[in-house]
Amino acid sequence: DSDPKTVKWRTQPAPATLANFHVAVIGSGFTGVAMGIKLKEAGIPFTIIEKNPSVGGTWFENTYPGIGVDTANHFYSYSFNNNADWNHFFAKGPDILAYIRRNAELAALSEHTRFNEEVTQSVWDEQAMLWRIDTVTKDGKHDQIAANVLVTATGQLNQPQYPTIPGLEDFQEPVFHTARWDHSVGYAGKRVGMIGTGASGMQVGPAIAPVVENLTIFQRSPHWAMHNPLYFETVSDGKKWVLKNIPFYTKWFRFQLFWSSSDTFHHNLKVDPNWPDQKHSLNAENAKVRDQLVAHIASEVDNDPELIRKATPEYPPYGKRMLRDNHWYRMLTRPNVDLVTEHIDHIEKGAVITKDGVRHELDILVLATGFQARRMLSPMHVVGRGGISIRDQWGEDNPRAHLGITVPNFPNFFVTYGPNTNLAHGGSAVFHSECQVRYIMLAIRELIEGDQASAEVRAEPFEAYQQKVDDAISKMAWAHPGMSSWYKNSKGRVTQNSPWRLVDYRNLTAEFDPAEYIFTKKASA
Ligand code: N01
Repeated sequence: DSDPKTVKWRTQPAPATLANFHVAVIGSGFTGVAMGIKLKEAGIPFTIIEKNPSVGGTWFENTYPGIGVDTANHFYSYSFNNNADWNHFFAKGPDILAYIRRNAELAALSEHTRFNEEVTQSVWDEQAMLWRIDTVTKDGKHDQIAANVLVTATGQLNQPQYPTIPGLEDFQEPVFHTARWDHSVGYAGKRVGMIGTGASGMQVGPAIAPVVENLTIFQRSPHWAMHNPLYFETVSDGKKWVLKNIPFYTKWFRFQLFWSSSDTFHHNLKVDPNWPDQKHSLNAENAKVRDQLVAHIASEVDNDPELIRKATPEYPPYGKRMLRDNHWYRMLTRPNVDLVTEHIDHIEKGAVITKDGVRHELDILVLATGFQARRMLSPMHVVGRGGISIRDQWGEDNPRAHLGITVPNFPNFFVTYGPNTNLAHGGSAVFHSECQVRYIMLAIRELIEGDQASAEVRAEPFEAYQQKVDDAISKMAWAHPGMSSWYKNSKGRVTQNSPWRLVDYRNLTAEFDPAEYIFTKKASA
């Protein structure tokens, strides 16, 4: 397990030492809350800065119809509060938000959190060896916070990507992004258009199709979606009882979810250089998965050849994120659903016009067009040692960090869910975030116990790690030539995904190696 149980002090610091130390955490989603809980347990003063009025992060912001997780919840939960009470194996958004809130309340994190306040800029003050963090509240009040350590817990997927389709601004009827769902707009009985068929679109479609007059789905490319019988199941009272009362079973249940993720990863994602049909699959196992997925599509669309053709991707399974079929394919057979694969030409008042000249009249347009993932940490400005900004260092879209966490020239700066840490092969993002929280806690312990003012990752381990990541990823499904997704940057480098099995990443981050860091003591006055 990643279990970041309280990192124990080797030498208990004096109360005055702790009182003089401060950690700033940006964001209170799953990771920010875990970070807060662990800092609190260790007695380290901290402030969480949260732009929203609530904890929850992505689970607070995404409220679209059908929202839910597609990782099994008994694994997609904190190892230190595994919650035997999940009602579903794959919970819906409100249940997950309630779980994060409960954890935050248990640790009374609201006492440490500045809600409705957004970080605009963080600058490393080389004299004081502190981060100076500029914030602005929703009502425009500016402030500055000083902290020894800065942890970003802003996630990779918080800035909506709006498509640049000519005429979008002329639509004039309600138009909104899935991550900014406008609940004041009723969709029942309306002609709804939806652009995008990724994880968000695939959940919205089946949730609204039964009540809208017509749903027109504009698909640029199809995504693979896997059937999982547990997806729709509720957890029986008996199972809940066992999970609550038989800890050994609970551990085993979580472990087998962990293990099956690692297993999938192994067999399906690596390119076999001798595999003949690399356009459609990567290896024998991957080809088998492809056949199963196609058979599933065919059976769900009643063998309609037109729908099979439109809904079946060319690229190998796992090239883009593997989705869960939440009755998406069955939905495509509804008489009030149209899957449009002709590309969009432009948008006019109340209509989307496709390249074939067809005018699709709509009352509402939903943009399920994803996020600006690759511009990591944007729109914040982060300025490190020597005045270098993170954008100067990373360029527009080439984020790199040691273990996905630390960056040369940025002392005492820790990124969670950072470069190359996204789990695109199954497995729980919460597991990864706990690995990162644990690593950061170990680093903070090193700073405090060693009476060090700063720690900055050395160039050599940083570069060696990047090389390892790039080498491993070049053999994976996402690097597949011709594959476009939010995993790759504009130069085709996979910047978002982790190439490691869960257990590998856990082992990589289990210890903090001080030899990989340059430590600096504060100059005495
Ligand atoms: O975004 P996406 P998402 N014209 O980028 C299309 C997590 N997540 O919000 O594939 C026309 O995957 C684009 O087309 P194409 C999860 O990690 C998890 O759905 O590029 N179409 C694609 O179909 C996920 O991977 C959950 O050809 C345009 C879609 O929009 C990540 O969030 C739920 C277009 C964008 O898909 C992002 O998922 C939701 C244009 N100009 C999200 N621009 C669960 O756990 C984009 N598209 C269940």
